[in-house]
Amino acid sequence: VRVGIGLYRSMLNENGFRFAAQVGATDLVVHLTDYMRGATADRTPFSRWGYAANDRDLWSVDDLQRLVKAATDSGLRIAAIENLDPGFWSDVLLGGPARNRQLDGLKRLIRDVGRVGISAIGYYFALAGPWGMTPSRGARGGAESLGFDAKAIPAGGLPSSEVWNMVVDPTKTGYRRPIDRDELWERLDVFLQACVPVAEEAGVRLAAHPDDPPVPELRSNPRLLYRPEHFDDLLDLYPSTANALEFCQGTITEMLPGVDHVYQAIEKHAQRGSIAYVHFRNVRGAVPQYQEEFVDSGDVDPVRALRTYYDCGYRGVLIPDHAPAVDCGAPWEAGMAHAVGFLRGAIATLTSDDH
Ligand SMILES: [Mn+2]
Repeated sequence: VRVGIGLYRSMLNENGFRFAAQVGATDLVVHLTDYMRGATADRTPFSRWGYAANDRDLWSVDDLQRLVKAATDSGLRIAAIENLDPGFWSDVLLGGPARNRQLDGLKRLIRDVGRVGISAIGYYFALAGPWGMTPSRGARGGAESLGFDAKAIPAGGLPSSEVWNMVVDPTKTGYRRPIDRDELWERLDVFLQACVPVAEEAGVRLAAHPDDPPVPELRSNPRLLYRPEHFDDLLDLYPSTANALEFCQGTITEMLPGVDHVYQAIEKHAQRGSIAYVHFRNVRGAVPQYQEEFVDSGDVDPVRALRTYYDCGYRGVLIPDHAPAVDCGAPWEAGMAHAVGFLRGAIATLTSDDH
């Protein structure tokens, strides 16, 4: 099992790589989407992000190659690209007129990602992406982390200008027509039927992130992956190693009260080989109300979870995903260093016999 770290676009530089290597991460999961591009200063976190890129501006093979080289020079491996820019596939999500052109673009991107040796693309098939969480000082010791309270989220639909909470067309006014869940499943099916065979050939796994927050509906639109069994529905749409999961243990914890479903899901998907990579984070509570916690502080026993991945044959990458911010000069870095250190220590005890 390898421990990696997720780096945002602004961190994809020598400083970011050095930080990752020094805390002991061997792998990177990179965000190439600039979520905050052009965002207004008064935006509240997770309510509205910035402007999406144009679908004719896909990440180029040269850019990808440069990134892989820079990471390799720092002794790191890029395990995955996380999230597609909403502008690249807005009409794939919406079933709009540019869908086929955008699918062709995604196929080209998948081939290029395979060509530079990156073996997974994490994606999140949703109209409203991550939305409705609020930062508060609810984690251990009063540390700031994201929380969710279904009662506290504002009502209202998804603005027609937005997809995945980023602006794709600023000229549009009003709200998107709500659709039913079957229609969204069909759109996911179109995406998978078009892209999984290409991914298979390119040696890239398409890794689906569950809906975070895992609720049946958000911003008046349905969501697809908000219960553990929905992973099976997704995998059944196109059985292939290239149709895989971005296994967000935190989101899975949030899906249902208790923790049994978390260990069960780890066991099932680790055995089945359907996990492309893991978001290993901890949470207190579940929908309708939860708070993200330090990796060693939430409802899930992290050592039992790690042992389950390991014993069930998972040998891929785990990243902390989010971590509470630690009050100090570098809150994000301290939170990540704590999570990576904890994971490496716990894994060392599991694997010391045979490694
Ligand atoms: Mn996640």
